[in-house]
Amino acid sequence: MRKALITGITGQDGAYLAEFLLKKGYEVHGVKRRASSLNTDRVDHLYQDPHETGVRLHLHYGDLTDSTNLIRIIQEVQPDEIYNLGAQSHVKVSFDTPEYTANADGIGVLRILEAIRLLGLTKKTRLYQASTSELYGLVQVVPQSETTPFYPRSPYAVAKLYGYWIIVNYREAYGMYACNGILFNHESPVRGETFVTRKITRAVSKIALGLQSTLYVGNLSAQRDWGHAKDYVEAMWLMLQQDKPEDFVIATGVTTTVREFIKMAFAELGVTIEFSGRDQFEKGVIIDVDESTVAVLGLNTSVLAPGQTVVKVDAKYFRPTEVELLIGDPSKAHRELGWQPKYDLQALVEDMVKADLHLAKKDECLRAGGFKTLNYFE
Ligand code: NDP
Ligand code: GDR
Repeated sequence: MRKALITGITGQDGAYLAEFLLKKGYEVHGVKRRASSLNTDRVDHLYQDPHETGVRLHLHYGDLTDSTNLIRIIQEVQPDEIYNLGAQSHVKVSFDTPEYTANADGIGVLRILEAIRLLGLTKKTRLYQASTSELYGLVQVVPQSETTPFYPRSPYAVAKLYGYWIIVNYREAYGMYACNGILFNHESPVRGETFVTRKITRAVSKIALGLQSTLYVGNLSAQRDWGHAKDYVEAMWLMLQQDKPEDFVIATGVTTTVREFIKMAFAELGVTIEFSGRDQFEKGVIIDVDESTVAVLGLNTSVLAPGQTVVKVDAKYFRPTEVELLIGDPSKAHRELGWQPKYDLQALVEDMVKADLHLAKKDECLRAGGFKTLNYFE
């Protein structure tokens, strides 16, 4: 049975990848961080009682900033494949925690490479590194491919740049099977709540039920190439199944503004909005409501009224340096990996809004039943 080790298994991609690898028959090991509250929500559905026999999912406490811990886990597991997905992955937060981000996202990659080398696993263990379209940053060329030069625009992207090149260097220096997946933005119903797509689909669902009045966002004009995480984890696996290690761009090849994504999310609920104004004074206003969709979905008709402002800009979400436009060229992955995404943007938005509306309705039911959040400190 092949063994895979996933750092960042508690994150969006880690959870989808763990499920994917378990279905393929792998024994899956994941590195989770110790936290004061349980942080395994995304993999709880995969959990198997360790007292049972035939358990194929194992979690180990660890951290990418701790070399000896990584060496011990890799020694114990002896993985055939390592997927390094662990990272402080929020671009805006990296401006607040630049040193930690460099340590975990940059040096963390080196720690894994060195562990593999020191343990004599260079011929056995294949390594996938979660590189990113943020490397392109202030892009000069569109669409961006494996040969487009990098120009990182945040402490996160600079840390990931180190990760990218140290992978290339160890591959060339020691003949290791190590590769970079340069993945463009990918989202899902379990996307972290502070990334823009999930923030939007959560807010839109709550607004439609009267649980929130306004969605506050930053740069509405930023353009991203958004795909579905479910499709992207398959590409990670494919990269480790080739004859020789190479780096690949994974993207849809379509780019969309944040503004358009918001419109699409509202449209899922039968609500049409228009934007007017500029910069921090721009706002999104309801101009039409499709009564039949609203009725079928059981939305709150008293709050969904034309003329209502539902989106505003808050400059606190602007970044000191922004990445304005990302659009990837995935033709190498299509050609050499045979990878094709199953979701387009419309299907992604549908999937996310459906899931968040379900969660918002649960919240609505609890509130209606008088079950407000308990305050233990009263
Ligand atoms: P998430 O933020 O959802 O998950 C990040 C994971 O890393 C979590 O499991 C988190 O643990 C863990 N982690 C954070 N810091 C450390 C640390 N110091 N040591 C060990 N684990 C740590 O990210 P995604 O799943 O979206 O992304 C996965 C990877 O892919 C990341 O490296 C990200 O930078 C990269 N990437 C993501 C893209 C995207 O669009 N999603 C695009 C391109 C690259 P905890 O749950 O405890 O916080
Ligand atoms: P990104 O994702 O920075 O591309 O990094 P995010 O969803 O945070 O931002 C995308 C774009 O939307 C703009 N934006 C906002 N962003 C957030 N988070 N919140 C807002 O309110 C808001 N309003 C506008 C941003 O300015 C930006 O232009 C993600 C992460 O998953 C990285 O780990 C990964 O490497 C890249 O995608 C590819």
